[in-house]
Amino acid sequence: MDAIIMAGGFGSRLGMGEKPVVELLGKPLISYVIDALENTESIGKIYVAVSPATPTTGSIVQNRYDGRVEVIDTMGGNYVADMVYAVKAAKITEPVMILMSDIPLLNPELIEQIIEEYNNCGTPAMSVFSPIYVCKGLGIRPDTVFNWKGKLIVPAGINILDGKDVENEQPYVSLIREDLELALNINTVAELQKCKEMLSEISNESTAQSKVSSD
Ligand SMILES: Nc1nc2c(ncn2[C@@H]2O[C@H](COP(=O)(O)OP(=O)(O)OP(=O)(O)O)[C@@H](O)[C@H]2O)c(=O)[nH]1
Ligand SMILES: [Mg+2]
Repeated sequence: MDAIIMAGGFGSRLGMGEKPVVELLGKPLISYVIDALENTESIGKIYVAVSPATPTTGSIVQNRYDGRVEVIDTMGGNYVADMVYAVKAAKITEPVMILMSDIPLLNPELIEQIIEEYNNCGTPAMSVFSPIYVCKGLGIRPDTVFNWKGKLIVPAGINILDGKDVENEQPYVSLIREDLELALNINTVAELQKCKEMLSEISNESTAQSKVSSD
């Protein structure tokens, strides 16, 4: 399955310039998503949809991934129109994963599990959500919330849809996942800070573990 990362927004809530290339522990945000996708067996080609609002994102991705990731120039200003344009420009006529650039804790295991859920769902499209209590547990107050069968859920920024029918609204299923990694979208400075803390904790834990195993 190919993947398209949407990366042409204004980043206005974060207010640090082009959000996809804002650095998190020395690495651009979008690189966390690209690296996770590159390490996922079931993912084929990776595309990044930039816009006139994100020129640096395009050049950084091109330099860093040396032709392995294709940059698509969209018009900007309309997320859905840009997504349709990108799927067509990439000539994808099969199911395609559309992701946000701001989910840095995403990892290959989660991506594989999401693809497996899609393959078993029997519906053309699937959207991934986090229950609101997972976001609240992280101290995040999401500004987009849906009501699903009486539960409040928040879009995780990962969708799969059928590329050959991208211009039409497709029936979709909601995949609700409790993983913290999917609940942490970076929209604000507070979320960026929270993510820094979580990544530092993970790296401290693994340092402690390797110390224990070498002792
Ligand atoms: N190509 C393209 N990408 C978009 C567009 N709008 C948002 N995106 C990307 O989609 C992802 C999720 O969007 P948001 O989290 O709202 O990011 P944003 O629009 O840059 O930030 P805000 O201005 O704070 O809403 C980000 O990776 C954006 O770069 C668009 O109109 N065109
Ligand atoms: Mg936006």
